[in-house]
Amino acid sequence: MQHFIEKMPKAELHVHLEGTLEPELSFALANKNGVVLAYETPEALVAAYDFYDLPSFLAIYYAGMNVLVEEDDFYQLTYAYLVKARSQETIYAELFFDPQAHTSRGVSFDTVITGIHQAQVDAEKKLGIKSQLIMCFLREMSAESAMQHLELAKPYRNLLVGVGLDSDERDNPPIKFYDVFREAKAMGLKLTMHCDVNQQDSLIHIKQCISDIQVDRIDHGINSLESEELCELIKDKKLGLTVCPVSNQFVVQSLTSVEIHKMLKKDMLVTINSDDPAYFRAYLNENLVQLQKEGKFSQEQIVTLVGNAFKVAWLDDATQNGYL
Ligand code: ES4
Ligand code: ZN
Repeated sequence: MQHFIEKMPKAELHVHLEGTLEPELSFALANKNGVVLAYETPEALVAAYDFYDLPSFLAIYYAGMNVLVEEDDFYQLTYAYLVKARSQETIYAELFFDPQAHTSRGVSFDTVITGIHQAQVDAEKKLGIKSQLIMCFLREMSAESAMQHLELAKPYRNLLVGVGLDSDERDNPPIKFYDVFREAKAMGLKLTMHCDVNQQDSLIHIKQCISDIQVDRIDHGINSLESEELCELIKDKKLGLTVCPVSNQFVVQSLTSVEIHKMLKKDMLVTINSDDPAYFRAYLNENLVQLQKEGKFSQEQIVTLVGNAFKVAWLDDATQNGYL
């Protein structure tokens, strides 16, 4: 089964580029940029990865970004992820990035997006992995800041496929960003939002995503299973759910295999993803292998999970049909 999973052509729809920063690259960039890290070696850095919920993870994730300063740093980060993904037979990826986590440190929007984009172009040409970019807003920051970043993105509109919402969910509901997401939709961008597992007001947030924001996908969305109404809405609207088992293991101490079985049984378009693979020490294959082991999923079910990702990917029909 592991071999079968590793050899399958796959798509990844939920991966934060900043969450693909491997400790070795972190040290190389820190040296180059004169940034002091709190640990002596990459091994010591990994040993200090101590997360048990979303806020404890996010603190380490944001601290890690300080080494990303120059355009080439964002290029290296992105290219290294695409090399790794392609080595796992991931042939298509949609990549999140968090511009506010960089502009707030004095790194320009242009630096971030140009570095990322150039790596996407080179990786497609040299490695044969296609990718598209999703700009995320940090939900604990203001709606005004999100709108300013959407404005900053306008000259780069064609480098983006969609916008998302991530980071700390507590007291930051989807409707806080209603105007921002209306404007993004008017720009022709696809919409998605995180509804992380077991967060405060999970069901209210999922309902707002669907009915108020009118998202095209939901990131995570595990708690929708608690509401028949939400499950029906998700099915009716054919919304993909981008679930991240190993990430869930850290946040709620469960790979959520029971929930993924339930979603498959309901014919919901659930997909498997890695979220922050460098921090959670698991790329897409490791997520699928660990999930399959725990939940004893059949080959057919694995094919459905992987196939769902191609089905709900934000691709034009011709490209999508080529994959399916
Ligand atoms: C994230 Cl696991 C998770 N949840 C919310 N926002 C995030 N950004 C990066 N990883
Ligand atoms: Zn995420």
